[in-house]
Amino acid sequence: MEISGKKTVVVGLGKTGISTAAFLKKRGAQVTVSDSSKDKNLDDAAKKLQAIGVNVELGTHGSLTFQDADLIVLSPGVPHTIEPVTRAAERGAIVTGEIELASRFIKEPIVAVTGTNGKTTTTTLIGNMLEESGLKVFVGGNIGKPLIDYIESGNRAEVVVAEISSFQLDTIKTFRPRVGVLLNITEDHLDRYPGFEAYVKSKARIFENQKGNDVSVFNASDQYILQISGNIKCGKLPFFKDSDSRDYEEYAIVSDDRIIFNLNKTVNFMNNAITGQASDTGANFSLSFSEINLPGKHNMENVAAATLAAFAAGGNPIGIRRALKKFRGLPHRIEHVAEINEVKYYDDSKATTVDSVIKALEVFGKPVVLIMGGRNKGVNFSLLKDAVREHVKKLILLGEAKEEIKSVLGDIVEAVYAGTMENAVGLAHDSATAGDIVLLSPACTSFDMFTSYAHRGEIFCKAVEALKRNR
Ligand code: UMA
Repeated sequence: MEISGKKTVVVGLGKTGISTAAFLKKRGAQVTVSDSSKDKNLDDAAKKLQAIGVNVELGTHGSLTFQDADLIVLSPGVPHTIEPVTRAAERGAIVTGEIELASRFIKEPIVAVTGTNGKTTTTTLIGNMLEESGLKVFVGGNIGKPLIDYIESGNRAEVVVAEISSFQLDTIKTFRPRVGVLLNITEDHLDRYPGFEAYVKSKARIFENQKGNDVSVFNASDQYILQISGNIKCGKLPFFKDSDSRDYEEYAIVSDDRIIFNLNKTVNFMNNAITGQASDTGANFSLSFSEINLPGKHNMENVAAATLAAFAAGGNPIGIRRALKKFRGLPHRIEHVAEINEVKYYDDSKATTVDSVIKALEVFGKPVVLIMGGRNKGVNFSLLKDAVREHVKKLILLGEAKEEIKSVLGDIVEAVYAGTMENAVGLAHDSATAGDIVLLSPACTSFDMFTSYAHRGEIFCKAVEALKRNR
């Protein structure tokens, strides 16, 4: 892609926009960053970019800015359907995203991970497994580090592992991961897509440009993924539940107490393709759940996917096992925070979808006082009815969606409102008795009350710790 001398507009001044603007400027483009917000928090980044000769427009996407742009690079949070962008595209401007742009400059093989839930855990695990197998790895993407940072980092990796969101897939064209991973598809981001079908199509794009000896790792027990898997044009490495055994040559089965891998052809099929060297095939490899320090069957699926992808990218059984032994999970994902009066408190602030809340509830065979709510991103709370009936003792509701959640679930279980997270934790404490679980698993985004899910989780943890100190 020719960049030097091109008139470029980067839309959005978040992490992606900052890195992309600097990248384009360094390659000799004329760069303007346009952000519809005027938030004071953008001022520092704006000043830094202006200092290197980037124009910055805040508070609007002015039509003049886009008028004669050759190349427009969208941040993931910016829908590709906004008016100045569609108008520029009609006029012939190239509209792309940072993942597509970065991938044009990355020579190393990319392992790309998408799915509604479990992306960050799986991406992190793959990175760790490859590192423990002796490979040099860069881990980035939706995980919080723009992929384009890799190009500028100066550190050459042997494998690039990228978490990729559906928003990022929406702007790809040639992006071709050597290993593509699709974990699961459940309702999410329906405030951004016209419907669930459009969201499924977006996720399926992870495999769109794969061919030949590229590898697709996918969940063949997921009905939506199974439907699209027929269109995959490269090698298939599915994982599935025991009961769903299907006719694949190589696969992983997630049974009731272990993950069994059948990878007889791996050495020819994949390792040579990625690293140029044969490694142990892992043909008879299996992992007992007791070796995996993560809660819930959903995490066993994440481990199955990560292991398949790691084998495909040149990992070996010793490295894979070593990484699993060390991995204790990521913050804000069913994370144990404290025990107070025999009640265990868990932070699952990352759970912004209905499906992830169901998965969290299934982990505990005990009554749960569930703290939920925030900003609804288009999810259907009625999908929680069965799980709430089965596992939840009381609902403590927070944020913009609290009335909506109460109207859907309030008939099943007692539901009360809390004004703040501290208030929610106090109410949960008053409702829980010895042996119960208090779980923050919101099924909503945090942006109505917090800056991020991590911020929400931290405030929850602080409130729990304060409670513990004061008892
Ligand atoms: N903006 C506009 N015009 C618009 C909409 C937004 O100018 O029409 C501006 C906002 O005012 C804001 C900027 O765009 O200043 C933010 O852009 P962004 O939301 O793309 O934020 P980044 O900081 O670049 O973060 C993005 C991803 N964010 C989203 O997808 C929403 C980060 O994923 C990712 O880590 C980062 O790029 C690096 O790749 C976060 C996320 O929530 C963690 N992802 C979603 C998820 O995981 O569910 C998809």
